[in-house]
Amino acid sequence: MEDVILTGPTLQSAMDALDKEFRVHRMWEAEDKDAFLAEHKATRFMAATYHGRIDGAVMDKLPALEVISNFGVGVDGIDLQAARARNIRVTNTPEVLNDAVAELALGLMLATCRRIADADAYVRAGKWPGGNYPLTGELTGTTVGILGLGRIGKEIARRCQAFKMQVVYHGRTRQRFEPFPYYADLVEMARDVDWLVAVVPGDTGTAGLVSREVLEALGPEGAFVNLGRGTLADEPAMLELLKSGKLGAAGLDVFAEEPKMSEEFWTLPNVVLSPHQGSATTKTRWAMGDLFVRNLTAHRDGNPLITPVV
Ligand code: NAP
Ligand code: 8YV
Repeated sequence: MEDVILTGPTLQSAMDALDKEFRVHRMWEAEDKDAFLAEHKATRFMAATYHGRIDGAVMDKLPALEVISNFGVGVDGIDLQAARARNIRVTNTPEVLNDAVAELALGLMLATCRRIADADAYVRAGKWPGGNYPLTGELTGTTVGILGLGRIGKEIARRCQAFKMQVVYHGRTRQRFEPFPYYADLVEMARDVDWLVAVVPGDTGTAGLVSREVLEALGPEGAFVNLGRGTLADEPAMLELLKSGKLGAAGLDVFAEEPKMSEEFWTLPNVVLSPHQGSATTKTRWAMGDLFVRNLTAHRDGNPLITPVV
């Protein structure tokens, strides 16, 4: 049986499948990481979860490493350039999570605009007999700017159309076969839309892309929804603007230093918070786990990788 290094705990069904196919070595349980890597330096396979960065220094300690299978579509936890330089292949879990993430995007938009969580708290606090909850906005007839019209972004766009919204988008390139208006300039798009929904990766030059200037352009009537990575937004500026009302609202699934965030977010009624739940449905996580393991078994059996990144 081949060895595999599992970097962190993950879905039980995926861990069971790994245990069936490989001799699994649990890196997160090792007190001395260097000693662990030295002991397993002949390992050819790595199964990476969202626990710590896999950089060139780690790869150098595993000279026999051939493939890293990532649990998740975002591979910002892996230094791809270092992997390329060492001929290490990297795989991820695209497509199978598109619907679940797009669903949560619409869920966050609805919750943000119709104030679902705050209204629920209002009822539970016994405030309804004292007066009706204040009127809210609605999605119908508004315009959404999608930052990152990729696999997930397109699913969000379709769902927004079903909600009778206008869709526009920004990315590094115009997509000629997409019907939606393209903005080459993100600030310009933010100025023109009611919703800015971000679903770009964390490792393609996106750090700080949703800057103070972008958020100010979105303005007091605008709302920001982030399902990409926390690092792509200027989180302190966002907090300040939300507090002062210069940014209308936010629905956030991702944060710069998860699971940490400023506790000031917890006090804001114009914010809906979600603990990185985009793909976190039973069905979708199972499909991700299945792909995560099948990429490793494909390589072990001499077959092409199913969903390679590198
Ligand atoms: P994808 O198909 O590769 O789409 C990414 C999109 O982002 C593309 O349209 C790309 O367009 C755009 N983009 C990339 N870099 C950019 C930049 N520097 N500036 C502007 N646009 C940029 O990826 P996906 O499968 O949709 O996944 C997207 C990301 O969502 C993942 O990488 C992950 O970070 C996040 N995600 C989050 C959750 C969650 O639970 N919240 C779940 C799954 C995924 P151009 O190439 O034209 O720029
Ligand atoms: C997961 C994600 O929550 O796929 C991604 O990029 O962000 C999410 O699906 C993450 O990979 C770790 O579980």
